[in-house]
Amino acid sequence: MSKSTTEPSRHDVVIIGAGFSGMLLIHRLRDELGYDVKVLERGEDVGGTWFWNRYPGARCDFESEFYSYSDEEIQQEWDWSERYAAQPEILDYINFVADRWDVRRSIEFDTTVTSAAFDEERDVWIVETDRDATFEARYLIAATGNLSVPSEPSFPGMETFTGPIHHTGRWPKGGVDFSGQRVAVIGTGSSGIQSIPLIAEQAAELTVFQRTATFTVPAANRPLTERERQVTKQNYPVLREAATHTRAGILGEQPIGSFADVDPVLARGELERRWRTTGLGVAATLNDTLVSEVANEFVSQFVRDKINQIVKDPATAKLLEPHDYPIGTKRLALDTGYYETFNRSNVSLVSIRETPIERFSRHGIVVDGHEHEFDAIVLATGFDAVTGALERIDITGRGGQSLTDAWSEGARSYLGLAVHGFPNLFTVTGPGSPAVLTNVLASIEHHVEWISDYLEHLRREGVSRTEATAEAQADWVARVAELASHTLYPKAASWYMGVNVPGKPRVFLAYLGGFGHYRTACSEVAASGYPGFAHAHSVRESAARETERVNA
Ligand code: N01
Repeated sequence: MSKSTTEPSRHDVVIIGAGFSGMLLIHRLRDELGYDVKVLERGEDVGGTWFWNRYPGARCDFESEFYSYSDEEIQQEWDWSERYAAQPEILDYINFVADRWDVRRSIEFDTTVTSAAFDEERDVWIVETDRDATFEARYLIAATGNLSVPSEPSFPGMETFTGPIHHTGRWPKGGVDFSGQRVAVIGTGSSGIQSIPLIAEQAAELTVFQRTATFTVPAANRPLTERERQVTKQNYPVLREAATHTRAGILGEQPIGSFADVDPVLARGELERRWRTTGLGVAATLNDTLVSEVANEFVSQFVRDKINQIVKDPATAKLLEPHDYPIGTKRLALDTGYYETFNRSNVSLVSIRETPIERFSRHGIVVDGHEHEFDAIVLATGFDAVTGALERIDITGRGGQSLTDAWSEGARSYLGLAVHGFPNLFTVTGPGSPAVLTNVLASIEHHVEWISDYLEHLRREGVSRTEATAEAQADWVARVAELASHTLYPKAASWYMGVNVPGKPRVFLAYLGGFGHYRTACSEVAASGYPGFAHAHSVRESAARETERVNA
């Protein structure tokens, strides 16, 4: 990182990232509250995760009518075509909102933030970028997203492969034509599961390399009718409000009871119904699926039975059966025809569980001494989730400490919103919040509202520096860990635990108390005058005030 030679551009707030969060922050802080904001965005346009994840089959897994802003004008105007919209439609929606809110004039595109340092004299963040441009602001808000930094394993010999290698999280803008090609997909999380059926339809041959078999349920995606859209539009405020009190920030199927209380025949019938109609509702059939091993095994076995009914080749079905983790403790995937794809004659499955990928060669991938030849390789290998984007920026807080050091044993945060030692820094949907377990749009709206209210409070009180206290942060971190310890989540080697990235500390990164309870906790902090935050005036401002006092 080289320091800019030009004068810094000064603002009230600098925001990193122009996805859903960054755009809403511009609208709220600039248009509604009058702050001077500047957004720095690595991409050439708005959209964040939906700008980069253009792989075939990419779509959201919460209903689009609610995976969207609650702005009344916008929600009345926009018509969603499907229950779960595909990436192009979501990006169209994002562009529609960007135009409506005229956000682009506050954004520097093609600008990667390389470092941010807190100046303790003046209580401002000094933000350096990969361009010859420095920015300064009292507040720095990370709207960097939880799944924005691709995790790209480095297999031996990768550079020798002569064909293209595409990561699902950095898909080429013009798309990729696999017609007539032999294609490999490595990874069977949500991105693999969404893209594999479509790549299989286009490619001459598709080979899927699977390390861990994943639980996935049918999305039951379908076009929305005009009548359905009208009913939602008429009831939007009530439905959105009701969703804020739920566990995941979205209205959905309710559990029918606990494993012990429900007749197994009834439970199986309900699972069947949900399998056909509700997508994620399958995992919510019993209310103890995520805390009781027997309840979990009951639901897990239901899905395994489905796999064996769908997949015709018994050996392939066996490989696709997930046995490595309890259902729901890794993100449950939603698919359209995933298991059915393995009945195609041009698709094969290679397990790399016992015999990992040895190396890439000029012409393909070598496993167990055997070379599989390909024209193109797709890495559906996931993300350095939750903390990855922030840890790639050289962030220096009070006393010169770096964020990477502060998080060397796992991300620590107060409420998922602020970090001790890093004054005037806020994280939208940060670690320790429930965001990754919720309809993230609901979480984003909540955080943007909470942060905006807090900035208004600080402005009214004339405070120039706020910092989460060590005690409040330690209590919150302990609460997040305690909640996780009562569940089955820690049993999975998931990105929720940071396990998917070599060397990343194993810490459960999300609050499991539910979105409704979390909102209450945040509201209580605001209503009680923000306990857990230490407020101060900058050294310079204090000196100026003292001079004023003496002169008076
Ligand atoms: O990533 P993942 P993703 N060698 O981490 C495998 C959201 N999302 O991009 O399980 C071989 O889930 C890895 O194997 P294993 C959603 O929240 C949402 O699919 O670690 N294999 C796994 O199979 C999701 O949870 C949608 O053993 C390697 C796969 O790659 C999150 O994004 C769509 C490997 C990675 O799966 C991440 O999903 C897409 C290696 N070295 C994503 N490294 C929606 O529907 C990794 N793998 C909205």
